[in-house]
Amino acid sequence: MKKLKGLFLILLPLMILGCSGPEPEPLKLNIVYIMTDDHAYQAVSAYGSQINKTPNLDRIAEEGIIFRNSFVCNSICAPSRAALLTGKHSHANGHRDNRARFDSSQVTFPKMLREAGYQTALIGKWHLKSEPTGFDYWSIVPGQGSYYNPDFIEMGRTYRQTGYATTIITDKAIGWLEQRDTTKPFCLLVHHKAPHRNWMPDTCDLDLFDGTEFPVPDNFFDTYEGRAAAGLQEMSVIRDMRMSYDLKITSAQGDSLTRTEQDYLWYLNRRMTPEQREAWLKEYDSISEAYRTNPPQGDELALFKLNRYLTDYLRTIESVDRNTGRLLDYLEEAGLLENTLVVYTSDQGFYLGEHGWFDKRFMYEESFRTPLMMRLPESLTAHGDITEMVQNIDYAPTFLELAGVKPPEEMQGVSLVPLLKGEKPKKWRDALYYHYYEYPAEHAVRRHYGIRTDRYKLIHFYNDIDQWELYDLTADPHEMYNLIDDPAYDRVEKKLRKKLVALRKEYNVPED
Ligand code: SGN
Ligand code: CA
Repeated sequence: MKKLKGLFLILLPLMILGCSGPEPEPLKLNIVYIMTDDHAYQAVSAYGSQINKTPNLDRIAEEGIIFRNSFVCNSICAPSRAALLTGKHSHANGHRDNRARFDSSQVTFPKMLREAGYQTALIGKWHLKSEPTGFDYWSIVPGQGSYYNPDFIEMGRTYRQTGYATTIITDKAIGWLEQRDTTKPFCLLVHHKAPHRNWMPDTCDLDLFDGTEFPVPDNFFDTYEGRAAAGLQEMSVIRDMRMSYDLKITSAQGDSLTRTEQDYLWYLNRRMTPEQREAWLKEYDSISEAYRTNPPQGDELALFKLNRYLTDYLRTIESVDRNTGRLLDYLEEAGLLENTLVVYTSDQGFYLGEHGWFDKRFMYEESFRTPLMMRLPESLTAHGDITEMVQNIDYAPTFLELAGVKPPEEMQGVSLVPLLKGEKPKKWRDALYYHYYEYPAEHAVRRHYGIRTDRYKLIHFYNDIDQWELYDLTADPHEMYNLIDDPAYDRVEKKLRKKLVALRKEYNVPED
């Protein structure tokens, strides 16, 4: 009798629920996060690119959402990755510059997802020095990685794989998806090397943009009046690009080789297969020869360098676009799209000749911004443009909330889930905090921190200089006029300074 009573108690909840049985648990959403290295929004057609077409990346935006105001907290690779993982600003996660070693004992979203039953994987660039933690599977390229025949460290084992980095990373991502445990939700991070310097395209993209003359940004010949730190940088297309390594122009055979030329040729000879090298030299030998026959001078040389740079940069993006298309097709064919969030972003923005520059680091718009597009699972209904200001510290709390995990208090980012649901939150952040620390270092960009609202930006360059800059982004979207000494903007400046102090307090930024 006792036994029967026990059985009755067990069955009672089922009987109450009726014949249909208990409601099945809603399926947990999968996450595919694709991040490139240095992909400027100016080179994504969904963002209005004037210089290339990215139909596969655009597909993500067309079928989902595109963030029109997406920013990073520190425009440089490793700190950006640490912010992604921890949901915290650089001072709070300890990863202020590329030289740091990531403290992998920290709380990160992949660790928390894994604890919540997700299968987690990381493929591609990592750059955080310590070994990845929180992943069931990881296969990373050491340091910056190599475009051709890259080395991988796969769960501690190092080997070299023949082929082109963007394609191999995509193959590995698809390969991992195919063998995963289909009973569990998953989170896959696909971190491309491209389009990082020195912009080496795949052999199949070497004909692309042949003979194209790209439009030149209006401020390519910027003279940096009123902007001391901008004048001190070493990331000028005209002055700091290397003819061989960056622009693939080499001296005539028999000429004495420069040091960088020797390194560049050594890479071609040591790393590439004979077939890859042949295809490469077929393209770049003729460009070098044309250059030597009629070497441009002065402004013409500057414009030649810009055009050469953009040609190769965009060729590497062609491969990213094509391979992202392959990954989307795979997800579609595998029936995964309905239940998967697909994110496309970059670790930060980049200069494509604006202010005369390549590289990133500055809090000016081109590098402070980063592309961010998402294809949403069926349960999230937002569509089209999202105009709220978002930042890369927001990704971790977003992914956690989507997985039904409460983001820890210590995360400083804000979950984007309300925006993904198509809601228009009344109270959204009205200001962003930014802080760049890597100086002294390559490219000589001075340390600075600042605040950006929807209309204004206040920056303080410090350390070996002490310069404040103020921009009215509506009147001056390209940040050419520093208004810090303009009395007409005194009130604006005062308000921004106050807000900046408050933001630094909110984020617990230590006084440097
Ligand atoms: C390399 C590049 C730099 C670049 C840094 C950081 N120089 O050092 O131009 O700014 O990486 O890039 S190179 O001569 O080695 O190509 S980051 O994406 O890792 O932050
Ligand atoms: Ca980068």
